[in-house]
Amino acid sequence: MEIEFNGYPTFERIAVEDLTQPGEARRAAAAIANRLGFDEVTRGKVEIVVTELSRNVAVHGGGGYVILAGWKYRGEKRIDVLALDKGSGIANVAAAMEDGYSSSGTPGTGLGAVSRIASAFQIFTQPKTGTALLARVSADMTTMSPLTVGAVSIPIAGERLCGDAFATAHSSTRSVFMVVDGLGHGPIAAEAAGVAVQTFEKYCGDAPAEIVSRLHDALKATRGAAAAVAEIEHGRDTLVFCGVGNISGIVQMPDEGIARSMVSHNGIVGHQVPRIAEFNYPWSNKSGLIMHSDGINTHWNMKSYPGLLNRDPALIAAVLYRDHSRQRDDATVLVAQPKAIDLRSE
Ligand SMILES: [Mn+2]
Repeated sequence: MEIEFNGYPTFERIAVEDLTQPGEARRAAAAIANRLGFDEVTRGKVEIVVTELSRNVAVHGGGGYVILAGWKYRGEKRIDVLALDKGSGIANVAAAMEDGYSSSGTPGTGLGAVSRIASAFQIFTQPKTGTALLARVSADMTTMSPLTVGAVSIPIAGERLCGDAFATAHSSTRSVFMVVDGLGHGPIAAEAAGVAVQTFEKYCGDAPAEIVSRLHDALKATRGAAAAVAEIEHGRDTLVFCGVGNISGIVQMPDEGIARSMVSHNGIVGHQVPRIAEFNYPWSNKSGLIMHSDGINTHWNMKSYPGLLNRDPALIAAVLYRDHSRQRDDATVLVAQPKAIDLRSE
């Protein structure tokens, strides 16, 4: 079976408290666009989107931050621009989308313009909780996989390297997901996570338990990690999960209150793994897969976010990160949903 590994996504988080910082966010976005090999026109689009969304965070959100996620899969490249604040929320989204509601005062910009430039544009806003915006800029519009996948993976404050990582792989028949959390944080944790991603790349065609056992072998020379692998066979009603250590895996149902936590065994991949076992969980094309490291607390409930499950997985990951990251650790959230079903029409 031909299975294709999904690159090494790049993440940047840029704090935006006032109007001096959108420039920094724009430069970071241009750097990611260059690294991905975007042409000049597409890079220009990314820069406009990032500038406008970070201004929006500063002016209307009362400060917050922008997360940039650069993805590469086969020929497809995309940058997800996520703007997050914990402000008072946008009371009238339709009015905010109208041209003229620009935070920069420059004609031709504003959220309306951003929505026209972006290949995907979504807002999730709640009074007093804040606003999360996603604008995706793609170099082309092909499909990345049979599932839509979004993620946020951000190091603890003060570290450049993230000790968490994730990877995905897809074939025509199956998708495989891994989240890994190298023990501790900083470069040594990042090294363990990096070895895990390389190992996943090599063995992602195998079953989850086999992948985890390969990880265990490969991570012996590292500090060790928590890791979990989930496998979805397209069109089948079972998800297979295998985890060791503190990675949360959840099957989320379209009913916001119903989420099923999957079982991981205790242990440290690379050092001490008493048991590697696969567990099967019911899966449907209306379910969502959420995996996260322990940099995200487990107290979240989709009931607090009516309508969020109908949004893009990148926006779901970003909102969980904004509201539930522990701050004292690297934090990673990976969300995958079947593409075929549009939950909005349910
Ligand atoms: Mn951790």
